[in-house]
Amino acid sequence: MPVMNKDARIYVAGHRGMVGSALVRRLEQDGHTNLITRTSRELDLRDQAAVRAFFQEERPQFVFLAAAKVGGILANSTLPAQFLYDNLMIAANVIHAAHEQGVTKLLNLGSSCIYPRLAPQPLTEDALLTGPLEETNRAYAIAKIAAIELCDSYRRQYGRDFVSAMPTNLYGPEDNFDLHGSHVLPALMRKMVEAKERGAPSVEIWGSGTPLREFLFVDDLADACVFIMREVSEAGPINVGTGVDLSIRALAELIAEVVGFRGELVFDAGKPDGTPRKLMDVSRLSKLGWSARVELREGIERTLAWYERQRQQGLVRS
Ligand code: GFB
Repeated sequence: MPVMNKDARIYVAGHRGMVGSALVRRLEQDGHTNLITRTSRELDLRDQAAVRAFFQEERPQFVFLAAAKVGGILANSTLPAQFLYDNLMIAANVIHAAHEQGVTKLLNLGSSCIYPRLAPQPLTEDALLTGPLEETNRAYAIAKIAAIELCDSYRRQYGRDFVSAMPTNLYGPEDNFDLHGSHVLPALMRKMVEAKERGAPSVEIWGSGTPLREFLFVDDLADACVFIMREVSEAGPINVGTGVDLSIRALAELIAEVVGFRGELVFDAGKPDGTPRKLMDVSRLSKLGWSARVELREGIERTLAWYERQRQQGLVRS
């Protein structure tokens, strides 16, 4: 297994995002001194020539591919071309450049939505490509499946040490709290904080409240990524999750409790539910020696504390 020394040149692609910033925090805590980052303005990862020139100049030894166009159910279903094109281009350019440049190891990040909509639960890694995908995020899922296939193909054809981690739904500091683009957890947190402040009697929850989702705190994901980078070298997706899920209604009730919102929860059946359930089978990674640590309530409390600080500093976009 290649050793990621403290002075190894490590490129974190997507370091401004929730996952990338958690990775940077984690790697800095571990004493890594040679982190390479670029904002999307400095380097457009959809531009093949720019990505190739960047890899030639910086010669990273380890790459965490956490850059992606991401969003919640609404953004995924209304912007499919962008989710497909951006994510295909980012993956193809970064993975190919990593190959050309002889990168020691690359970790590709995907998502649990790569699995078929009605795959048996909990989702095992071998459910990949066994059935039709969920409609609301098919474009994104196909880009993420292509990225896994790229990693596995470069492993098979060229012996590259490229691995793929598939996290469940994530949340935490640096999440997107914009209500049109965000995922459910930050959306409900924001709605409830604002409703409490205004003294509003209710908040609106999309869909029926019955879909089941699993939530992983982003610092746990960063920990898993570092573990996989150090310890795992295998083809195929590796699930990263908690192995525990809950309904959107139960999630809303828990957030309300943590926020201190006592109003009514109103469900809007006109909004999509998405996939009914996507609970990860995490036994592959737990057998390898990693499991999640942060409980959902604690993670929500830590996310709320971060969000409140952002609000106080006037950093929340409306
Ligand atoms: O988090 P979310 O947008 O993504 O929605 P998915 C999860 C569930 O929460 C859905 C419901 O059933 C939503 O209808 N929900 C309730 C809400 N209220 C809200 C709200 O105010 N905002 C949002 N966003 N949802 C995404 C995929 O699926 O998850 C991506 O589209 C990716 O591809 C990501 O995999 C992790 O879990 O449905």
